Amino acid sequence: MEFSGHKTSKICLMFLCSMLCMWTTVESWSYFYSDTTMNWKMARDWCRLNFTDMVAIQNQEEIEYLNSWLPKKRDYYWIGIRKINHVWTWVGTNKALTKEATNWAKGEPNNGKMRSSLGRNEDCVEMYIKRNDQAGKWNDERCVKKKTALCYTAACTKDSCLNGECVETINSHKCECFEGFYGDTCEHVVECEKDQVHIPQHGSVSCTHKHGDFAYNSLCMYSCEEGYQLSMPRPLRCTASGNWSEEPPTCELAQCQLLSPPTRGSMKCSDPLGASSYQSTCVFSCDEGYVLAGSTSNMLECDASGNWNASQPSCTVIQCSALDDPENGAVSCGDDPDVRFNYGNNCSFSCAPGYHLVGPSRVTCTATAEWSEQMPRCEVIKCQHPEEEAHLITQCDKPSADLQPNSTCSFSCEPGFELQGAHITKCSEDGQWSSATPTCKAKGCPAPKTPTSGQTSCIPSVSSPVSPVTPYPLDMVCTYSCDEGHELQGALTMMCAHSGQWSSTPPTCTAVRCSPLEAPENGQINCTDEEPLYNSQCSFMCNEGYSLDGHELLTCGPYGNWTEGKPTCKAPSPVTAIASGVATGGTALLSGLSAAAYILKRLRKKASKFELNSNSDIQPPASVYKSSTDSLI
Ligand SMILES: *[C@@H]1O[C@H](CO)[C@@H](O)[C@H](O)[C@H]1NC(C)=O
Ligand SMILES: *[C@@H]1O[C@H](CO)[C@@H](O)[C@H](O)[C@H]1NC(C)=O
Ligand SMILES: *[C@@H]1O[C@H](CO)[C@@H](O)[C@H](O)[C@H]1NC(C)=O
Ligand SMILES: *[C@@H]1O[C@H](CO)[C@@H](O)[C@H](O)[C@H]1NC(C)=O
Ligand SMILES: *[C@@H]1O[C@H](CO)[C@@H](O)[C@H](O)[C@H]1NC(C)=O
Ligand SMILES: *[C@@H]1O[C@H](CO)[C@@H](O)[C@H](O)[C@H]1NC(C)=O
Ligand SMILES: CC(=O)N[C@H]1CO[C@H](CO)[C@@H](O)[C@@H]1O
Repeated sequence: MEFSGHKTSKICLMFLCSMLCMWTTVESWSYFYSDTTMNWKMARDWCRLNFTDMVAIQNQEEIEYLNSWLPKKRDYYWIGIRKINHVWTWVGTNKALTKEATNWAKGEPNNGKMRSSLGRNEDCVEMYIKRNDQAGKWNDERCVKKKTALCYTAACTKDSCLNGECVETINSHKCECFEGFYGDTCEHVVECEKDQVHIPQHGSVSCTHKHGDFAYNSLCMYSCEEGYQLSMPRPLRCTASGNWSEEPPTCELAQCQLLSPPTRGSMKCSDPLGASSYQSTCVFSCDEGYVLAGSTSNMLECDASGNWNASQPSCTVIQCSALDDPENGAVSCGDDPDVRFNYGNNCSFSCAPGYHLVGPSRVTCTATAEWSEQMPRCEVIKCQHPEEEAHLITQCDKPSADLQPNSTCSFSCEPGFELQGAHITKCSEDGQWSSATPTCKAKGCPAPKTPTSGQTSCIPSVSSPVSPVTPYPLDMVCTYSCDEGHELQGALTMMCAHSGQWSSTPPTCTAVRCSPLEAPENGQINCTDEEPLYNSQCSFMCNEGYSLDGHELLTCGPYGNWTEGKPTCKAPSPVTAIASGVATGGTALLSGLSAAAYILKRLRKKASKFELNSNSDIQPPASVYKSSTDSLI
């Protein structure tokens, strides 16, 4: 059985209401009241079981209607307002009564005039009907009191409105359409322009329809080909106003952030679709001495979502391995500690005093992260042992392997040699000797003077070999001899002594001297030289009337004697036999006799025209004399 709706069915309702006396209906909205009285709770249960609910709708129009239609009763009518937790509440809605909606009678609600502090629990509401005074007004009343139930039946059913809410009105009900719907029963749906849904270039659109093609709440989802992006991400929704929620989007080429070449490097990009866009690739490289850093690859690609597939690399400087000070030395790589071992930087080496660098004095960090040269070492400065020289004796204050600065070496020569150069040398701070190595020169004597009219003959000594430098070495003995007719004055031999001097001064050769001759009696003498020296000749002449006895010409021989005996001048007479006999007897004897006669004569008569040197008075003519005595014996 339905009470839904029509102004008819009085009979039918009469039959149904066993407990009620009256029903009324205004169009679809119907009111009922009970025959009997009951407490508020029972009244509500009765209303809800048999009708929709207890009357709770409040407006003046409704009140007027009820006051006119309902019979005047001794008991008043319960209505659907109750105090819950001290708040007056609409029972159907559980909403608190608003001040505007209240319709209390004068002085109400008074909770039974508040005779005790607890009151009388007047928690339910009754309505005065057909009273002279205060008709339609409310009064608070104890809920256990029995009064007539006042109910209503709603006109709205589940199907009253297709896409909306059914709202009860006094005489009717109406549909309040949901957004996007219209019509009496909200049977129509708002539609949007289908043509406004454009299919974008490089994209597609797909629509879903909840309430009909391109109608309210239809959604059109846009998508783009790979590498393209929607200009607007939201879908198009058909709104209640019949307009699409958005302008249709376009598909735009995915753009990646613009890249810039790294400092100390370069970048090369290729853009098949557009600058810095989907499928663009950029290759990075660094200048010499720099390497890429901060990225996993040197090639970046712009992906379909507009992101580079790796972060942009940077160029960092190449670093060589750190250098340590060499032993006994130091390395200096500049003042800035951050760039000490960087590409292009130079490190220089130095050594402690007494050490010198072996290897390069400077190295540079190259682009291959290696130092340009092998590391040097500091080695103790040493002097090489002085060179060996013939006849040179070198004596150093340290073994040759330990010759360091300030070491000294002294030099001397083997006997017979003399030093040409420094006697001592010192190792200097740079490992060089202060003086060059000297040489030893064989000692010797100057070439001996050859006397006039004489010869020298030198024989090398066995003990000292002949040096090519000096042809007159030590111990050389030179023997002198004189030419024929000369005699030696001084040492016959001399030797080259260690002092480099000859043992004596060279001798002289003096011509031999014959005995001075005098003119014979009655004759004259004529000599070639003033003095009777070797090869002097004297000729004799006799005065007139006298004849020469003997040789006319006498020559001073190599032995200091005249070639012949002195002639005499004699008066013309016969020749004496004795004199000629002697002359033939033997010249040697005669010579010896003449020498003796000479000596005797010398002793007897000192002063003479051809006086000899007083020192050599007795000395006979040297070699000549000697050899002559030998032959005499
Ligand atoms: C929605 O459509 C109405 C006409 O149907 C138009 O007057 C209004 O300007 C539109 N609103 C928007 C936001 O486009
Ligand atoms: C980025 O893309 C390039 C080009 O395809 C490729 O060579 C590179 O390895 C990629 N990098 C990463 C980190 O995937
Ligand atoms: C290192 O030495 C080279 C060659 O002399 C020079 O050109 C360069 O400037 C030096 N580097 C630095 C950092 O001084
Ligand atoms: C050598 O002697 C000088 C002066 O006496 C001194 O200053 C220097 O330190 C010495 N050098 C060495 C290596 O001993
Ligand atoms: C001595 O001899 C030379 C040459 O034989 C002659 O010229 C000279 O006149 C001579 N003198 C005398 C005093 O006879
Ligand atoms: C001169 O003296 C030498 C040696 O004493 C003798 O051999 C020679 O015969 C002498 N000559 C003459 C001419 O007397
Ligand atoms: C007409 C009708 O439905 N009457 C019912 C109203 O509610 C009571 C219970 O409170 C029932 O017993 C009636 O049959």
